[in-house]
Amino acid sequence: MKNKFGLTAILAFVLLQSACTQKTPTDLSKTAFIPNPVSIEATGHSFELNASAVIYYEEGAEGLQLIADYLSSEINRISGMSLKAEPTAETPKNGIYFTLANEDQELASEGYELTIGKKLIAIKANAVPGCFYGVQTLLQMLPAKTEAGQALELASGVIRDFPEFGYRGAMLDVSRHFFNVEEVKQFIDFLAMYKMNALHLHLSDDQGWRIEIKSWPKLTETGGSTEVGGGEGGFYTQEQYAELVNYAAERQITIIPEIDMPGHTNAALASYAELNCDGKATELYTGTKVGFSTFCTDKEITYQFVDDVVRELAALTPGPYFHIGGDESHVTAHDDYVYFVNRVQEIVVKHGKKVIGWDEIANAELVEDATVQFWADVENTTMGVEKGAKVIMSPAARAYLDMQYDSTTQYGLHWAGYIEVDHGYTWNPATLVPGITKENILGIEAPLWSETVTNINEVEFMVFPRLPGYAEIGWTAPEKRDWEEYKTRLAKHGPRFSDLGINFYRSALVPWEE
Ligand code: TNX
Repeated sequence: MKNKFGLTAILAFVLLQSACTQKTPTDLSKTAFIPNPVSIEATGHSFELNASAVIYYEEGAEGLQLIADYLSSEINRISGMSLKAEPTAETPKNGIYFTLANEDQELASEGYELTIGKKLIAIKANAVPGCFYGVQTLLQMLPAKTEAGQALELASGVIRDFPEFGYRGAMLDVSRHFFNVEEVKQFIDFLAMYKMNALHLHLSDDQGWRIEIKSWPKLTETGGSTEVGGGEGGFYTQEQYAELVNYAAERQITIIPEIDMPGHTNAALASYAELNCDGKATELYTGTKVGFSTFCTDKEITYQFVDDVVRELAALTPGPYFHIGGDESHVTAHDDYVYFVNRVQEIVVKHGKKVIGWDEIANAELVEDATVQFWADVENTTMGVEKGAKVIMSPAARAYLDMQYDSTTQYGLHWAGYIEVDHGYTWNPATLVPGITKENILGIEAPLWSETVTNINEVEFMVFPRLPGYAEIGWTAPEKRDWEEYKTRLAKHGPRFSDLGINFYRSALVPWEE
């Protein structure tokens, strides 16, 4: 009797104990990481994260303070705990510790090693991005949101991890519908959560010009004043654009600005009469047709204009790339198109940036270091590779975030087909197009065109849950990717989406956890 009571008391005590800390499995290999890491070794213990933990970073290692502060603010957002972040000259005995050590070739510039011991969590990388990705992995071990002040348990072990591709991105079309600074920051946070490192902003199109160009002010005054459906549109001042660049950079994300030309230019043509061959400004356009507009390729003012735009925007953009669009120029004669794209590439190079363009630009002579973005045309893309270009893989039928999931999806288009969550996941960039292999490919990008989405809530519905899959395709080697297994990991991210207030598509193909 006495014994039995003793056992009950112990049991009750254990239960009470575990009610005070948030229990996560002590088997690290059971955690549902997306993207799937290179290797996970579980050691069967746990680390308790409570308010007394300190986040240390190696003294003198440039950039680590930012990472430590970011982790501290994320832990604060999740649990209300305020952890101190401070530099240290020696490896601490407990807490969390960031260090840079350039001795592990395999980790390259974006990899990391995360070691969770009973007392110390150590994140080691060759460079700052690796530490940031180690943080994202660590955050996926914690709930997305928890009661204030609650201690958190983390399973112990070692994760070694590095990406398959160096370019892992998404595109947001801010032209067809405008998204404000706060909305773009939310989008950036989504990319950061899944270790993506590039945000391509489609800043101009027929329906709207969204970036202030001081030497051509009517672009935004007139060209920025509306959007699809006739709403009020909007634009980023140069200061706001710089703010977005910084916000992204703090999350190891490079912004790639796109000015789409010579087609998709009605907003500019409506703002400045002189850019039109007949010298007359066009009407603003709020519909969704494509391919009807073109710059006048044989007027010198066109190239003065492009030079000014590229100069101002390149100066605001620390990243190496400038995207010149080049798609669907259906009303530009072929020779005019080639002449224009050749000249514009030289302008981009002159202002210190590398050229990216949609796959059509392969019809021009390509400058050194040009990249073609494959979206539809295999022939163009293959021609680009033959001309020495690298490729970003954005196959519309697999990677377009504006394609509907199925015929019942309330937003989106389906000209390239429906993309259910499995269809978006089950492809390999290195084998999709015969003749285009891993060596040719910079990485992958999932574009979200915004003819049919008008606010961040609708953006979320198209982006989630497909974005984590694209992130995994970019990060994880194909041998470690399998839909049947992936869907069980994705299912565990459902509650995370909910806790973060993300409006996501509850695909019936995923066994969502509550
Ligand atoms: C094609 S993809 C376009 C865009 C549209 C998109 C809609 C590409 C380079 N051009 O102008 O917004 O389809 O899915």
